[in-house]
Amino acid sequence: MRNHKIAKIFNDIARFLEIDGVAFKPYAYQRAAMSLEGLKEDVADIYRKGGKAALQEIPGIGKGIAGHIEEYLKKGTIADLENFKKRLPVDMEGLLRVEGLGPKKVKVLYEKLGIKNIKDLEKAVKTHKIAPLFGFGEKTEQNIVQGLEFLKKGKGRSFLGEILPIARQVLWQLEKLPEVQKASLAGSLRRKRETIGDVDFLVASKSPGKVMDFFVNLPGVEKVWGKGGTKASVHMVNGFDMDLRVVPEKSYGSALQYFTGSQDHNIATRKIAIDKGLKLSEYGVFRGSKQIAGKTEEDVYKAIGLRWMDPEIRENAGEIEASLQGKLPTLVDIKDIKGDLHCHSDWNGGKNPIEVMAQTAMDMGYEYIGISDHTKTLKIENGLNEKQLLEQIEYIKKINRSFQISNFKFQILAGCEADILKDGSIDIKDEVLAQLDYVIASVHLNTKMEKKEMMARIEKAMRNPNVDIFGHPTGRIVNQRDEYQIDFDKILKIAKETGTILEINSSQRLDLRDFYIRRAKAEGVKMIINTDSHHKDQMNLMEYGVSQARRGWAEKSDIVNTLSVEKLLEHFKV
Ligand code: DGT
Ligand code: CA
Ligand code: CA
Ligand code: ZN
Repeated sequence: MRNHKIAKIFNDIARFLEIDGVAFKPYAYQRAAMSLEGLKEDVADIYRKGGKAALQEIPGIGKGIAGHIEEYLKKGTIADLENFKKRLPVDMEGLLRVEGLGPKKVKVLYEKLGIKNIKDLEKAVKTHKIAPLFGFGEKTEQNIVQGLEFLKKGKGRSFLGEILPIARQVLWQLEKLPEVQKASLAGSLRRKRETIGDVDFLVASKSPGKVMDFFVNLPGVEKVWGKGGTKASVHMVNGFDMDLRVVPEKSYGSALQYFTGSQDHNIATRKIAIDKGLKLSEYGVFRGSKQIAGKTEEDVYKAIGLRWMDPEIRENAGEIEASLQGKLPTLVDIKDIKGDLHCHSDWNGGKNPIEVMAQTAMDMGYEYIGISDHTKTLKIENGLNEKQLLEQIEYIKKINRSFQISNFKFQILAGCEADILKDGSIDIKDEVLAQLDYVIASVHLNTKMEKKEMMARIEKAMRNPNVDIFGHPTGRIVNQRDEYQIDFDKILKIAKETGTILEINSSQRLDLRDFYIRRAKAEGVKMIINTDSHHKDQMNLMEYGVSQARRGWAEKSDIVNTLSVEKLLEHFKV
């Protein structure tokens, strides 16, 4: 599968174009990369069958980019990228992992200090060479120092959202092999942990050798760590490892149970088996030497007296007890979601008009969408002021009327993502907030306050009767940023008292974290799963918010955007 290799090249080209200050073009490459990553078919096959014209049928791929794909398939390289790389021979991807560094800054660092990689960067911050550079300063240097620390802490664990699309493509490829009877993701990826150490695949096959050969020869493979009769491990160009296990069909269920983990869950399930005089292993459930289960996961759990449970909750955090007592939660499902209330339009820093965002929501089968543009304090996002918000309300009303006329059952809600100022007041006048269908309030600036001050700020905002949803409540970003100094118990208490809904943000923030979701559920605090989309394509990030909610044991009734629009509106304060 060449798709993710080419996608990576396009992302690189986009960064170089961004450095050169080319308008719009970087985005076209990013979009093409995203489209390739989500594609089921290998572009090489598409090209073989239909040539350049067929490539142009792929969403997001125009003539120019199709030409680049052709060039890559023929020559194995793209000249544009090679030229860029000559001008700037740095480990761009590695350096960009450091929060606070963008492509333009990387260029300056190379030109002024010869920094090519993370090691060079670490040396430069130690000797304080960065702050004096034009356009950098003490604050940027501090951010880089913190970004580097964060990278070390994360130690090679990758964000779920970067890994899952690539792993799914590999899975589809495996499933297509005639030798493969069954195939699944396993490990932390199947459990949808927010970061992934390595990717695990499990396959049932009668000819493991062929599957192994195919796996270690996948186009994205950079290095083969090991390859045996039924096990292989590889390193990908994208910077992570993948493991494959091949088992006979009669052990597929027990192997899936074992390799899905978590390790703690496995230890606990094994113990339950032992207490029943059984033995549970990756090969099956055994009484003495007789295999009594193993073909399916359901059978395996049943054989040891448990009900099958969703992979997201297999962390030995109460799921086994719940299974024994028949009290497993029915987790919220992506199909339960009826709308997305954190969507930015091109009225502020988003990329698409309100109509296009709404159309995307309809195509996804939603019943409503909420437009929640940034407000005036966020200048970099072109936040809206009171007058513009009032205009937007009227504009949305007009579109909704046209839906009604054509008897269309879809509604756009007029909201905003207002800024919580340092003192906890909202940057938009209350009389305007009151005219919106709903208000999300979020902290974006001055995030490094002491806990007491930060909590006073958050409390004041949550007590505002016009604030319905507290957006990305803890401020953390996976692999990039820690949460603000907060007291989550207090946030729950205020949420309960005021009826403020807590957001589960599906972007790389994945904020709330899973354990916070579980506590919110226990307190009966309602949550909403939103994508925070700045482009229509980001609306399909919903699945990550949903998996996060599932890891937090959330059920449909805990999540307000599983409700019809009428019922949803009842959950807002005024
Ligand atoms: P990761 O890769 O760090 O994100 O986390 P996992 O959970 O994918 O862990 P990994 O890849 O080391 O192993 C995959 C699964 O295999 C793991 O979830 C449970 C099972 N497993 C691996 N090693 C052990 C072990 O030593 N004991 C037990 N009981 N299970 C293990
Ligand atoms: Ca793993
Ligand atoms: Ca592994
Ligand atoms: Zn925000």
